[in-house]
Amino acid sequence: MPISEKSSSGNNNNNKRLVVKKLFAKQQHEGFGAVVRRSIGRFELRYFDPFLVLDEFSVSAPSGFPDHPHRGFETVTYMLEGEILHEDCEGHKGVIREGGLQWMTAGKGIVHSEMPSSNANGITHNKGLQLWINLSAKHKLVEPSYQEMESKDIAESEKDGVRVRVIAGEWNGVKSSICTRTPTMYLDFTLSPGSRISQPIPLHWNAFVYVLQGQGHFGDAKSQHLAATSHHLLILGLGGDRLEAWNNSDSGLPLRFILVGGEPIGEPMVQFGPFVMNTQEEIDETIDDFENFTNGFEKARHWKSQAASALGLF
Ligand code: FJE
Ligand code: FE
Repeated sequence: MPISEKSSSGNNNNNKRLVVKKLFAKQQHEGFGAVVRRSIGRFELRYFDPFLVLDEFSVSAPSGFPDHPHRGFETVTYMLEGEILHEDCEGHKGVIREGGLQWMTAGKGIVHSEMPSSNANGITHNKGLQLWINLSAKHKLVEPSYQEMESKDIAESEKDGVRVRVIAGEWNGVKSSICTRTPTMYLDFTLSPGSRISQPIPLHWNAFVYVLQGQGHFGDAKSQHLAATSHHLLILGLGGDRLEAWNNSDSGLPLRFILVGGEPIGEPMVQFGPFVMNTQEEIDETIDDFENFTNGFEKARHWKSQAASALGLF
């Protein structure tokens, strides 16, 4: 990485976000035989307000994420390849297909199962990204809800060798229809060789890049930039209102990455696995509610997913 010049750091007219941390997401086991590359949410990076977890997952039947609860945040599942079947204790059920999205607000409580779908056209590795976004105290106990979009409904735009899928927020006048309780932007970029972006990010938002494919450079083209390849998370520093990124690799391959930003909530956060609240007391109440099927977990009492039943789990 070139050393930054004095003139380009500090509080002058340098308005570019620089990479302040680069982290390689190695594989770990989660759920039932599933493999995830966790970047946000692991020990070294427990919370990047408002983001709790970023997992790049890969599941092959019969592995997956059978019946488990959530409370106090949102999960955003974006499929890259294959399919995931989801079922919850309220009777909501469906398949997230390649390129499709599920934005789930767990709110006061949900128990669900997320498993590879059995008819994914012969694709055995079902891959995607799951992002956990925290909710502020005033939204933690809202009624659970879903926003779902098939691949064809996700706004897409292309300009000067840059293709963007707008998961949340806006790009070049193209807006996503997803409504975010915690203000969030989520863009999926593909840059053809030689192309570049200069993408606005709200000044005080926390933001990161996660590279999916190819090689790119991120930061300030003139002074301080960083090369990164797939499975790398790049934390962007504050003090700028845009990200510069370009595909200048010699490989001739496209560069694909997501850029995600969110307004920090700025509240205390206490996490116990799939429960995320503001205080330990609220976590204790949540465990009570889950064990006693109260305050949002009522329907979980007599529920078991079809996927778990078929596998003879629980
Ligand atoms: C969870 C362990 C888990 N990443 N990516 C503990 F694995 C999970 C969980 C997931 C998950 C599910 C999908 Cl579809 C994709 C994931 C973790 O379900 F919720 C807890 N508590
Ligand atoms: Fe889940």
